[in-house]
Amino acid sequence: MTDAPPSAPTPGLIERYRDRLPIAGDATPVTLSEGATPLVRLEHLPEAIGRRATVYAKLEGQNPTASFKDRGMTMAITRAREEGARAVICASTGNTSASAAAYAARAGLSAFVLIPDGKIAHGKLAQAMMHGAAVVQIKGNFDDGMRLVREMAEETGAAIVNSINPYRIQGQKTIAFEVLEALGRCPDYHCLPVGNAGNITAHWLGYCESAPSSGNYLPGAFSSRFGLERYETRQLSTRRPVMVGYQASGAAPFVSGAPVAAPETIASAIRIGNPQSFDFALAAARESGGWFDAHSDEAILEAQSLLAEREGIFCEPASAVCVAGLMRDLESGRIPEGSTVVCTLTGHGLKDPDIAVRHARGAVATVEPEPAALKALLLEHLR
Ligand code: AN7
Repeated sequence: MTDAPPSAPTPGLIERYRDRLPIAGDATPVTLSEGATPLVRLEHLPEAIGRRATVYAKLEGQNPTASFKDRGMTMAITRAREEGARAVICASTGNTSASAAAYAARAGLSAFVLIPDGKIAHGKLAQAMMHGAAVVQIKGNFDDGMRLVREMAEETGAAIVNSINPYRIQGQKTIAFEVLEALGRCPDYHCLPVGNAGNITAHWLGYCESAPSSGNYLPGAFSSRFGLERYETRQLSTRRPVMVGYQASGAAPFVSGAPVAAPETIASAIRIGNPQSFDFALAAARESGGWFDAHSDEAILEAQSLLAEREGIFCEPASAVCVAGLMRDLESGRIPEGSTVVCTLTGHGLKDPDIAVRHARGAVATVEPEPAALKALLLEHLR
């Protein structure tokens, strides 16, 4: 036995996929046992619109800080510590800051997080504060924060842990491996929300690496841009899914084809107008035969409620946009009946309790502490 600190009893991503990640053989992962999230079959939603399809939700809200960001953060923080960084920095609509703060705390690093003034969900703010990050509100939006991060990283020597850090994308690609392992086959469609576009890039990278014989663009382009090794070693599939990215109507640069100067949506996680991984995400959609589409805040909230009420799954508004999208595209036939579809539900609903309490259809009643009044009220709610 060596003197190395013991690994987590439940292995994290790095340990499970070390052979497919750019990580030194002797590097000790900074991990909270992220990944290995549930893939749950949706039993009611396709039928609710009269369509037959096999739809699964990948519950990324069940990661340690309750969003998919932990997949990338275990890699980015492990790498930052290996490189001797004392601090990490990110701009964030909330989830990246929560994850960076938690993993930095575990690694003994300082975390600097820049958030848009008053525009992040309370659960995420609570996380960043609890984990001891330096939390700074910028009088501007995410895109303003992103600009400042690049400058401040240079000034302070802090490592950037936004998804322009290629190790973030590398960690996040493991979601594709897990989907292929769990299904034992490749889904026909993979639907997900798109904001800064790191995650769709990561999904596609993971799928391409798992079907290495098909002349893929992204692994080569990615590895040459960042000087990283190419990992097309495991033939988990002979096919790749069609990638479909959904945005909020008020923050939909992939639909308009150009940056949005003043993005606005109730789904604060994806209130992003100038995505950093624009080219890679376009390539993912084009190469897979996929598309981008946008949905209104009303449709997003409706999908969030439907999932919660009919499936028992509570995701945050940004995540729900892909279910709104899936439902419309199934209904129109753009996603054909009989398809197998995976939706990535990127973050947990508890991240944003204010939205939930404000928009949930169920109201909270108040009664006198007497059985008669209470009974009448309860019986009204029998399904
Ligand atoms: C729940 O935390 O950008 O397209 O700074 O939190 O990879 O950006 C969050 C993004 C989807 C979009 N769903 O993913 C941040 C941040 C949730 C998110 C996205 C985010 P990308």
